[in-house]
Amino acid sequence: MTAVICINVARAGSVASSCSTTLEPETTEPTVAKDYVARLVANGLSEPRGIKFDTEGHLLVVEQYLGLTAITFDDAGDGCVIESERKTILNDTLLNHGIELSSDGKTLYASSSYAAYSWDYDASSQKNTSGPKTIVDNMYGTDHTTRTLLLSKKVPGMMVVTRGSLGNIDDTAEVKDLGVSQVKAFDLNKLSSGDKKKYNYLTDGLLLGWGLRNEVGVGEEPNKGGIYGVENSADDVTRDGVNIHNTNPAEELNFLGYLDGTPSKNQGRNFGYPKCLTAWDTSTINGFKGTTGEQFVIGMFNKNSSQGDAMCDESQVQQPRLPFHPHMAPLDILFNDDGTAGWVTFHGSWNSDKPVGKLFHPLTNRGITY
Ligand SMILES: *[C@@H]1O[C@H](CO)[C@@H](O)[C@H](O)[C@H]1NC(C)=O
Ligand SMILES: *[C@@H]1O[C@H](CO)[C@@H](O)[C@H](O)[C@H]1NC(C)=O
Ligand SMILES: *[C@@H]1O[C@H](CO)[C@@H](O)[C@H](O)[C@H]1NC(C)=O
Ligand SMILES: [Ca+2]
Repeated sequence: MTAVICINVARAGSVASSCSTTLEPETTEPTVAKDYVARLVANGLSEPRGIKFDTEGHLLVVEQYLGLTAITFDDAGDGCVIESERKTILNDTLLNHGIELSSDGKTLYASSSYAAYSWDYDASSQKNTSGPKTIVDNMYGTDHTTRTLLLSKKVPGMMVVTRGSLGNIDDTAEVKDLGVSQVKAFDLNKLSSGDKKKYNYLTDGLLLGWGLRNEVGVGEEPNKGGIYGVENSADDVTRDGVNIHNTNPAEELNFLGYLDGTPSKNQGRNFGYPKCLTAWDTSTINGFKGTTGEQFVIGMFNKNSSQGDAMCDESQVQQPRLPFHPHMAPLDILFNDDGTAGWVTFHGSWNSDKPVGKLFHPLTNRGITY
């Protein structure tokens, strides 16, 4: 991925017939549903992973192996935007995914595999005006090294930080105190008032959920402030010695509760991983009595257990809200302003014999069947 594409709803009957951009897509152009227009607006980026607009309309992009960049656009109307300037804000190859901006636009956040940081930021010059402050650390990891950041709008100052597993099937996720495969929230107001200099991911924060393999995308539903995560589930999974990986397990949408103290039975629960994964195609899961969207016990854990799939039911571990097709790799989730619709972006598969899922899709009540 080296480019940023903008997608917008065309105004009826007034789609700009031309847009004088000289950018050539490196791969095939995206196809979009009726009434949508997609345009390539920036390329030549280094693995862009996250974007945010600052208060003056510059697009901030976190690029893996490069750092943080600000792009200025000239807007010719009708969704025709052309890059006019690009500045490196942070030249730091360790920043790899997370990006956030405070609501006043004056504090910028980004993350490496190990820690999340903040900088004072000036949108008019597109420069950080302070050095980095560590806000959360002790997130060492391998394999799943992105630390997604989500700054709550509902509860100002609450920062959600996700930490994925250290491997495909990672036993350390079973030890709660190790802080692996978890989603936590940290109150940044308490840092600024001096109670603490920084948070330790393992021992601090509000635990939203554990047993969450790799919750790459997290979003806040704006109406009630519910936090949702989209999970990249396991590869090469077997059941009773049979490889079932092409059509199992499902990727997941999980509901992680609220940040304002509103009770939710989901919050802080174990969501299943690594023992329990979610069924997509139940016909290949030998002996499984559940349905698509319910969790089953995988290969090596099944063999030693007298309980079998019972250890994965709702009374034991939290089930997902929605299953998605295996290996689609959801990367982000966003809601509209009144919370009546949500969208999920998918990276697309590498571990599926038939490629699936490179798309951007609205949520439906049954998950994505494509
Ligand atoms: C980042 O810094 C390195 C070394 O100081 C330099 O070689 C490189 O060109 C810089 N990259 C950007 C995008 O500014
Ligand atoms: C901006 O951040 C970088 C690295 O994070 C730091 O080296 C630099 O000093 C900061 N700039 C200012 C003006 O503090
Ligand atoms: C299953 O049991 C065997 C023999 O008791 C043990 O060596 C192995 O580590 C167990 N595997 C798991 C995944 O618990
Ligand atoms: Ca799960």
